[in-house]
Amino acid sequence: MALPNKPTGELKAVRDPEVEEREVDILIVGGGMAACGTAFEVKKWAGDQKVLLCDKAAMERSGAVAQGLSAINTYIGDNTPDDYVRMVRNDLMGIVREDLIFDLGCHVDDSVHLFEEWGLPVWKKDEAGKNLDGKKGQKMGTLKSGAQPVRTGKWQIMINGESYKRIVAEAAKKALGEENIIERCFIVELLLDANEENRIAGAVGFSVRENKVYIIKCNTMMVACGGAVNIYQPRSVGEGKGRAWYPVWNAGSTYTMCMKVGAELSMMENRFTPARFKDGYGPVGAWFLLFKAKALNGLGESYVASDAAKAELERYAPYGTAAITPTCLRNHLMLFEMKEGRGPILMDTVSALATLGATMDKKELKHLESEAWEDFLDMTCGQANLWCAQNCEPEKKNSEIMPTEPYLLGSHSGCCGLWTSGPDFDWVPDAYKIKYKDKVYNRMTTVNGLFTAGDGVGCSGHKFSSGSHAEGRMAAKAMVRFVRDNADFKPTLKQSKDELVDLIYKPVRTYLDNVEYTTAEDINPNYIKPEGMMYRLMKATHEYGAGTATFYMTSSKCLEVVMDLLQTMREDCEKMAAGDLHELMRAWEIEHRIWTVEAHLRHIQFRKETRYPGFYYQSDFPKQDDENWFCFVNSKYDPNAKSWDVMKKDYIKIIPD
Ligand code: SFD
Ligand code: AMP
Repeated sequence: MALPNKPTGELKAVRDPEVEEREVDILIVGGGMAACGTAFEVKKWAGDQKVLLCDKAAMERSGAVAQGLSAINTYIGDNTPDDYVRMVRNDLMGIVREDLIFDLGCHVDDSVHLFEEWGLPVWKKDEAGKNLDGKKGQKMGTLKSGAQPVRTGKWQIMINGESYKRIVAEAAKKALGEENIIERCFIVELLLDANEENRIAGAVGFSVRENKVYIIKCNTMMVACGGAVNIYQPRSVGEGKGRAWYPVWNAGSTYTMCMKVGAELSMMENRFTPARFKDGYGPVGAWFLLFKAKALNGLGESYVASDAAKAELERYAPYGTAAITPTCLRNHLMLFEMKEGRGPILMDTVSALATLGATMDKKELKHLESEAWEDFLDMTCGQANLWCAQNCEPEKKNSEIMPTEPYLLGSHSGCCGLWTSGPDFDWVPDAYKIKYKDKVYNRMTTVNGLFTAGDGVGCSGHKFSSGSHAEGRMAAKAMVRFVRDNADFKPTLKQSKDELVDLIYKPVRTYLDNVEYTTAEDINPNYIKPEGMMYRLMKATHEYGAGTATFYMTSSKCLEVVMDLLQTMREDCEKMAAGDLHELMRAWEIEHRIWTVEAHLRHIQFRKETRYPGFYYQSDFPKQDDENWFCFVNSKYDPNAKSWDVMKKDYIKIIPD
């Protein structure tokens, strides 16, 4: 149930919070695209199974789609799922789970059709091939009835998506019922069953609006808390620090919470370092694909077509020489220019709009200009603000683009996440199926009863918003079946109620015990505040973990240094202090970030090659090494031994070239 917005100021934390205990069949953690997919689908199949969803924020504006989007980047339409697999495989340098991608490709369009049915305006082509947006587009009928979308690229379609998340959340809430939703509830840890090894049994979290701890037992669980943001020093500083491209409030909770109960991670070495409009983080896809803009170096040259660029790409064949250059290599070329002293890189908005406008009348031209603004107003309004602040009219002045700080995610152009089961089809290799009591459950992790979707599922990027929603729906069905097959399971927690409250409210008690020792509450020899810890983390990853400070380069020695620093940070987290509920959330977020980025760097350390040039580089292993490293890298944290194991896992090709 939604709680009203708080009055000004943060709510002080108290030593002894209220405790609410619940028991359900299905627990959904997160309220983003994937979780909304699960919430929408689950009720149809769940019968009298009890379902509960917890989101740390308010679902209408939570997660990556909070500000809206201006495109849906995965819509198969007239393409085939096989081709979709080929595109993702090429973009992610060959090593992907083709079963998961194919499966997603078969279902994603259904979610897009639902979005349109729920009121999302999708741009359409008219009979003459002209673009119609908003209400005009709706006159052409729906995608499901055969209307043609406005394709930017082969896979992407344009939408008027400022209210995209509201629309998707409304459908999820209606399907699930407000009484089965707790908003402003931050889940901190997952809980294993006391009687059965490797079996999920519940989760513990707290309200960020009331002094209350939630202890929730369940039979099965979806964890879809998005990717990890603010694990590296962002390029934006000072008052702009709150800006990032991906949602600042996703702190790696998915990866950390699942890994801490022993779920296997996969391809955590992969990251997404997106090229974005500098400082405002405006996405570039619509400019490259819809407006056909070119990127220029500081000399005004279209550097991607240069001989030097071609030679660079050939070093990474077959991906470098593919018809579509993979995202990391597009970055690599940009970085190459910058390092050779030919920066800055500019998006040539002026020529692009002039070319498109050449055959347009005045009214059409005005519309084109408003589309250019709307692309950002729909999803990254800070970029539009920046254009205003800098007197930038894109038809008159080009804008700088630049690779940002790294993000960890599994749904956009990256593929880190959890190792999950593929679907139970005969063409899916056994090594890709995860069974519990001899039955396969699609998108289940290696912890029995624990599922994930969207940014949580590793090895299968390019799902985007639509694919994340569809994947949440696919997992929902498997979860309902899991509960039905295991109806006699009685979740039993290892920890007592008091132990769990002690865990969650430890930072509050540390604060209350020590705050009076000094006059300035942020400076205290007995504790550290989450903000200080955030700066420590960012400095360490920035400088040693292939952040922007070193043009994304790391080395074996740097990795040793950063791992050592992370180890100390984890120890010091024991002394974290939180005086109010917002700070308590910050404390747990930073804990989640530290674990997640540690997993990332452990994987980089293990994979002795540079698989994704442009996303990161290893100076000791600067090349791709297909002979030794054309495989997945998985890792597993053992919650009993408190130790990590990192291993290779075979890649299996399913779809031919
Ligand atoms: O322009 C806890 N994305 C784009 N997708 C598209 O289809 N088209 C685009 O145009 C895309 N672009 C884009 C995109 C994202 C962003 C931020 C921008 C531009 C500026 C990507 C998609 O948005 C993304 O793939 C999906 O949203 C991923 O879905 P999911 O469900 O995996 O993550 P989420 O939606 O962020 O939701 C996370 C939820 O978890 C909650 N949460 N709840 C409880 N306890 C905790 N500990 C929690 N931690 C997090 C969050 O509140 C949220 O509800 S473009 O760049 O290409
Ligand atoms: P972005 O705005 O960068 O997030 O990209 C949106 C979509 O366009 C994603 O599907 C990208 O893979 C794709 N894309 C972006 N830039 C290019 C490009 N230069 N060439 C091909 N595809 C691109």
